[in-house]
Amino acid sequence: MSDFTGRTVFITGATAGFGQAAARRFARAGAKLVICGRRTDRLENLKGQLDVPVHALTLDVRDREAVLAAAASLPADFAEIDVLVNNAGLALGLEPAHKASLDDWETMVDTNIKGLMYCTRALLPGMVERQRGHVINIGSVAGTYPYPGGNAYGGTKAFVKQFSLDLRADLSGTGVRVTNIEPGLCETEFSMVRFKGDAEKAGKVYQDTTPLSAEDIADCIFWTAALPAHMNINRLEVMPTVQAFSPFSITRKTS
Ligand code: NDP
Ligand code: 8X3
Repeated sequence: MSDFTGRTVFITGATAGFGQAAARRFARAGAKLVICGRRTDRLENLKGQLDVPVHALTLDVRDREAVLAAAASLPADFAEIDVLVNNAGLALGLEPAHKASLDDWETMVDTNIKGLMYCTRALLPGMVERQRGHVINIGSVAGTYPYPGGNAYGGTKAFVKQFSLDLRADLSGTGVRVTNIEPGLCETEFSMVRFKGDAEKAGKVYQDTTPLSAEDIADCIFWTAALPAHMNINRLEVMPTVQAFSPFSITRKTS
């Protein structure tokens, strides 16, 4: 099913990275789009570039009342959401847990966990009523594999993984699909955000590698959505070929 004409896709975090690339990918397939983010200028700019009906929604997913109100007052043409891409999210900092900022931890929890819950809870009833729909969450390899400095970010993505599986359990028999896409290293604005605008630190993350691109992940998102309605991809873990696993760290008496 690669023609999305007449179907509506709601994408959070569409002002950059995966969300923006996903908006372009679904637009190429003819979908109507609801694009969300905090940066209105970017939303309007993207809307101007897309050749499909677009509802641009300035929205901070951390604002529970705003999310619920926005979902309840979508223009009639955009009110029946077929696909929700819960993509808005961020990592902040790479400090070890005993030095990390509690404010950063709270921002990640509020965005990656609570924001994703608000959007899901706001749009699910319509999907269940229509007996069709697809919630596509953007998790991370960080939700499965720990790494130094991943701490709260990894915790938020582990929540997304388990929440996705539990949604599957609740939605059994409704026709509504749930997928967790779990990307590894991918060059977007992610590291600029994580390192709070330090371009040198952000650049080093991708230096001398071939990371995934936002378009690679947009293709994964689109692929899971375009599969026939009887197929549900539960989890899709994707790394660039240059990324793999390290051995366990062992502290030795001599070190
Ligand atoms: P980007 O920083 O490029 O994009 C993040 C998007 O999230 C932006 O559109 C931003 O919009 C939006 N966003 C952030 N906070 C909020 C908020 N409070 N309300 C609404 N929108 C918000 O990063 P990516 O595209 O890489 O990240 C997208 C998702 O993918 C995130 O959940 C991230 O954790 C995950 N991920 C990223 C990986 C990577 O290596 N890049 C790997 C694995 C997962 P705005 O600032 O305008 O609000
Ligand atoms: C982003 C991937 O490995 O930088 O979710 O945490 S990683």
